[in-house]
Amino acid sequence: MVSDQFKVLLVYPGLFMQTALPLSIACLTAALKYAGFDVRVFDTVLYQEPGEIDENEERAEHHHSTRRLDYAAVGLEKKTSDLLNDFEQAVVEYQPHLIGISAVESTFGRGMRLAGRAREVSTSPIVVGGVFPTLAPEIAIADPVVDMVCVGEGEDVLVELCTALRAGQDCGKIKNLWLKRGNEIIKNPLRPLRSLDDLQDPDFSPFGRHMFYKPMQGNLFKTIPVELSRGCPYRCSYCAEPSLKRLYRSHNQEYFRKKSIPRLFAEIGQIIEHHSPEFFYFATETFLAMNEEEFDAFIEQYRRIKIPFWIQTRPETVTLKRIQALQDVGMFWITMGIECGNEEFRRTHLKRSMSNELIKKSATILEQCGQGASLNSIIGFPHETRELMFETIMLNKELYRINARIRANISVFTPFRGCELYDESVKAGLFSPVPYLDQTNISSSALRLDTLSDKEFAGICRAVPLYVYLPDENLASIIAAESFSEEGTRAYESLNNKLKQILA
Ligand code: B12
Ligand code: SF4
Repeated sequence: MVSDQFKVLLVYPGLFMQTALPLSIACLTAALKYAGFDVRVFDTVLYQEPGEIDENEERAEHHHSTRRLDYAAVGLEKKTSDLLNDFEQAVVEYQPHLIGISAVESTFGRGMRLAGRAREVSTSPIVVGGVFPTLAPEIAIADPVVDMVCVGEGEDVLVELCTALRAGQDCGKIKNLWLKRGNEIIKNPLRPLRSLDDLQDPDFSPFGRHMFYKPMQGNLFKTIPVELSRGCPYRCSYCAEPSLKRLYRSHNQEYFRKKSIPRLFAEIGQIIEHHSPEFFYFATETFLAMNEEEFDAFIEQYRRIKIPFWIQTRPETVTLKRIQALQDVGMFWITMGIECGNEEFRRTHLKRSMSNELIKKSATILEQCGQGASLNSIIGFPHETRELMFETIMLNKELYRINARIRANISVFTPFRGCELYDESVKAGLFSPVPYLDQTNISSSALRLDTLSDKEFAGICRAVPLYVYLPDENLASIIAAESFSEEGTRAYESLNNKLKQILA
């Protein structure tokens, strides 16, 4: 019976079929429950809103960066009821004392639509947090349905907020919190960051079973994310992470923190005991940034666990010895960012220094180990020409030739707030600011590119996988497939079918 407890409804407005447990909500749940509060989670990933694509299907059918998923095999089913009505019912039934919404830029709009509906049936305060509210708090607080914004990390903020609300005390001085007072907005300063070792283990218990099935190369394993670090030491211009780092540096704090190996394995032990996972998703930007001592300790201890896992790392950190050691203890898949095929553009525009030779060397090492990998690249950067885009395509093609287990994951640049290239896009007149973008970055550009028409760019996008994977003898047909004429579309469909068979 929870009716006399202080109740918090946490909302994850995730995109359709993006079934993956969000660490944000799991960390907040853990902190709240430890402090004695009751928590429920509402997520939106089984609802397909009008016009919303299934990214997983798009990636399997057209991008060929992954395989088609069999949702039915694990009992995952799209909901056909109305999202807003269902949310209203959840609010009415639970009667939360506080509603907390966690959002990135592309999910903020949906979060606000849900908040609007909650407002019709509940007078409880609504607080929003996550990367987007952190990087654009003035936009988040401007929404009429939002009462408070959490800037930065929220574990202690939510606990303090709930404690104050439960006791009927003033919330006006809670650090990290922005809140409305009449026409005024109170903007409290940031609190000190906590060591990751001191936080509670993330709590996944309030999530529906569907959220445990994160897509992984055509598989839907029961997956638990394990946070190894928070933040990132690099400063790529297309990414929001450096802004989080800058935000904290302006308060003399270091956002990038690692979890210690003993703490990590204590957490893994708890997860195995409570959830019996089939797969681990190690959430850290550069897994192999571990020093020798940490790496050896990880391998030593993971040897007795052996549950398959995914990592992300940078190509320059890949060595034969380390990949073999990871495979030996269960590594299933690896993701690396290569981003662009032109070294100079990569270094000067993207602020990511690494040579193509090094990238090829990493692909060769993976080939020697029989290891599959997804390589992330982006096209459609401000000022990027067709020739530059083709350097990216051709680098991916070369890497696929080196290692046929490689899958190219080529996305379209999206100017999310907080990225250095957002400012650059606005300054160059390629993007007219909107409060937030509702779109994700796999199918079309939000920029008015200065080098190509929208149609030309869309043509390149749809032909990318054909260029990467099909043999050169198809070149004339692939060029034709860039066109959206009847003939071009016929060429595209025929080549796309051919590609499906090759990669099956
Ligand atoms: C792991 C990850 C993913 C995973 C898992 C996502 C998931 N289910 O959570 C996957 C691969 C699925 C993913 C997908 C996407 N991601 Co992502 N992802 C990340 C990454 C690397 C780490 C996020 C994380 O777990 N951090 C650890 C947790 C504990 O920190 P946190 O989320 O910041 O939460 C803390 C605070 O923000 C705050 N907080 C958060 N929510 C709330 C709510 C309340 C009420 C309060 C009080 C506080 C609060 O408290 C939390 C605990 O301290 C970030 C980079 C980053 N630094 O955030 C990118 C990042 C968040 N992703 C990003 C993007 C763009 C996406 C996609 C849209 C990509 C796409 N497909 O187009 C999708 C969206 C998926 C969706 N939500 O439906 C961008 C967001 C950019 C922006 N300005 O909004 C980021 C910042 C990376 C980047 N490119 O810059 N992502
Ligand atoms: S793209 Fe990856 S490596 Fe670069 S700053 Fe962002 S998180 Fe760090």
